[in-house]
Amino acid sequence: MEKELLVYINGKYYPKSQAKISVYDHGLLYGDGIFEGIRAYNGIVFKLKEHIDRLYRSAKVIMLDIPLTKEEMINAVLQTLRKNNLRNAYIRLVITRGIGDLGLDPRKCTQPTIIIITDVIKLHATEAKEKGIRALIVWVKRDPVDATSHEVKSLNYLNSILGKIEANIAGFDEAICLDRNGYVCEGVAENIFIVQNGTIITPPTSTGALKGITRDFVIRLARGLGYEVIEKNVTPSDLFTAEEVFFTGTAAEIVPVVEVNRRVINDGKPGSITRRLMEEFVKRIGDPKEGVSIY
Ligand code: PXG
Repeated sequence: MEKELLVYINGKYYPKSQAKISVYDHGLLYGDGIFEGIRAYNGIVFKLKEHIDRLYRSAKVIMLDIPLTKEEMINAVLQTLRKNNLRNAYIRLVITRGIGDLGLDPRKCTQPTIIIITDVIKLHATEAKEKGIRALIVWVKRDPVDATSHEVKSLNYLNSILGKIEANIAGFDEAICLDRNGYVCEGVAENIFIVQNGTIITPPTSTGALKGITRDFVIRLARGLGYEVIEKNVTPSDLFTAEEVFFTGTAAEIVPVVEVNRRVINDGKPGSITRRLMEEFVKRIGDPKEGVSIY
């Protein structure tokens, strides 16, 4: 039998089929917890420190004390990858409030549950990258920043799931979510960018969008290539009439969007700036400077 991947739970390693947590864990009962999705390329964990920083920021906002230092957490991630002999991987780091009782009071949870799953990545469809995808602006609004917004990468993803369901049933590849004011916010697990008059624009995080690590990286990449990049509110009309539209995210990397609510973007093909950024992105992700080495 093929050797099972090992999963880290609270400092111990369990084969995937035995990696289980309590039904009293508040991560399950209330979605009370946080996570990060991270990738390793060719032995380098891309932006690991940035992901760990965001994890600890999310923890601070929800008042969850992680019993490991950032350095210990980084080592636990690297150790899990090494145990599984992985060089190219998808890493899911989950921290829940821990085991409590049937009441949402977090004070009943005395020890957070720390889970590190490392697995082989299913590559995003190359066809989506080459031809671009069709997206639908959905009815479900992003929560504002004074609610459970995606500013905190929490285990509450029902908002995104509802968006995804709407896109699925309408036969579109992905969903685009608006904020309460009707401005474009982000995808369900991706940030969004448009190109307007040659300028690259992305919605500010005040719309409730996650401060994506890929988003930050792409902003720097684009500026390095001489493009102007600004954070500014984007309306649905801006989207429909943009020269280019693309998504960014850990899973998506950079994916061109060629149609929004059946409005064809420009000539319906991935734009030249998007393709340039995709090329540079691929060149940079395995660079040891952009991450932390596993071995
Ligand atoms: N917005 C939201 C709401 C997200 O959940 C992004 C933007 C992009 O952020 P990063 O930091 O990845 O560039 C995300 C990311 C998954 C998965 O398995 C989800 C994310 C990341 C990785 C995997 O669904 N969300």
